[in-house]
Amino acid sequence: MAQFFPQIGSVPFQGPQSRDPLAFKHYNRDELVEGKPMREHLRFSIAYWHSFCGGGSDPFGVNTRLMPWQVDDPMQTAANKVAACFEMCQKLGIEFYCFHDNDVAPEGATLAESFANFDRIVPLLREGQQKTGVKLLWGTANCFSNPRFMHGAGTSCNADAFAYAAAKIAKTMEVTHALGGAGYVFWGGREGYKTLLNTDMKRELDHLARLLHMAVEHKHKIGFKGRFFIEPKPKEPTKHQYDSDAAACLAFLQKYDLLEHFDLNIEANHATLAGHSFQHELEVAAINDKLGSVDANRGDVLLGWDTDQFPTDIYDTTLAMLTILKAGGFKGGGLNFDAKVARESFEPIDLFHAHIGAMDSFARGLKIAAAIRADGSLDRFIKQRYASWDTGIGAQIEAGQVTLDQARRYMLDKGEIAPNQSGRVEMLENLINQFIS
Ligand code: XLS
Ligand code: CA
Ligand code: CA
Repeated sequence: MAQFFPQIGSVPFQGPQSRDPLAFKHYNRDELVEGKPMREHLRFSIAYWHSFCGGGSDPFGVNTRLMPWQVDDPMQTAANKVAACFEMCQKLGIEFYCFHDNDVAPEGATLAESFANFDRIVPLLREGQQKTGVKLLWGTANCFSNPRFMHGAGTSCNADAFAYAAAKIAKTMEVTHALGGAGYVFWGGREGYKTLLNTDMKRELDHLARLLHMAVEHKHKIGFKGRFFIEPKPKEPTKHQYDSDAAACLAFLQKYDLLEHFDLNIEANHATLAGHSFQHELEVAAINDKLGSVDANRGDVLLGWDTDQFPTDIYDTTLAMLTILKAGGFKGGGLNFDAKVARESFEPIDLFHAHIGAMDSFARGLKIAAAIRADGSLDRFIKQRYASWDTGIGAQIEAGQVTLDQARRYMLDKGEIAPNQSGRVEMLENLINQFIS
């Protein structure tokens, strides 16, 4: 098999003292944390589109990346990308990958040709999985890049665009099933609007729900047992996207009687675009028992768009892992590096530096979060903060035994509330920093 990263061997774990840029300092795959190997906690995944497809172009310039798998013949390129993906997964010790249909095989002149291209590459993916043990975390259909989806897919004003998207979703779900994928993602790339002047919002949302119901029916029909994940994002490419954040997705799913069929795929950069922290979105998913999977990346505080940078912020990964550990892990998903190397990091080796740093950042976050949990003071503080709910009027209100009238009588008798206690924000921030250092 052709080697696309010949100068790079298997990336070893060397520990925090190592100065080798091509070694892990913290990710030690079999090391037990809370009784479970790191690799099982973290379930790292490579994103096919950023690692093997995107060439580094931006609105001001063309591609910069050297991608030795790219040749003149698009089908040969597609085959090369398969080899590059499994080579990279193996060398990094990454056990999962994710793709859109169009990442894997080029679109043909017709839908039938596109499907035929896809079908020619799927056996190569299966072979790669069998040889390496790498598994498919999730698949998804790209229903946003082609101009036919300019008005959206499930929410398009054009019923044919809806039908085209439905066809792509059916096919990609079948391929995901055939490859043993753990999940299937729905990201509503253009499911939103540019202006309400031309938009029937209610009709669009009804159509989106219909598409998801059709997907659920198809899932049962083909016997796909993986999880369905909805990925929230508030904007970009459209000005407003319906799946704007975790809470909006959950409300939508509930309204349209879809809740039981879907979990959430939380992306860090989408959380910040929505004006939330990464941990906030994880927490909303977790408390609703919907923490399906994570797209691990980061935005840039100085930029207002989806920069999809590799995660390097230990504070962020620590807080994220606190919520993920509390939730008991992912519901079928993992940590997918939906992240791209900087435009100026154009050499193949940069993909390794990027993934090593990201994996180490999450491994550190995992270890720090586990240490914070083992210490227990944070949990004890929160429990104690709500102690007034454990007895007396608090316990009675929680049990639904108090009317507004009874609360009025209670407070009139008492006169004033019990003294408040400090929230100790800075003390708790100091506590987290103590574990990070
Ligand atoms: C784009 C999204 C996309 C989804 C999969 O912003 O992150 O890559 O993860 O379609
Ligand atoms: Ca994503
Ligand atoms: Ca993104």
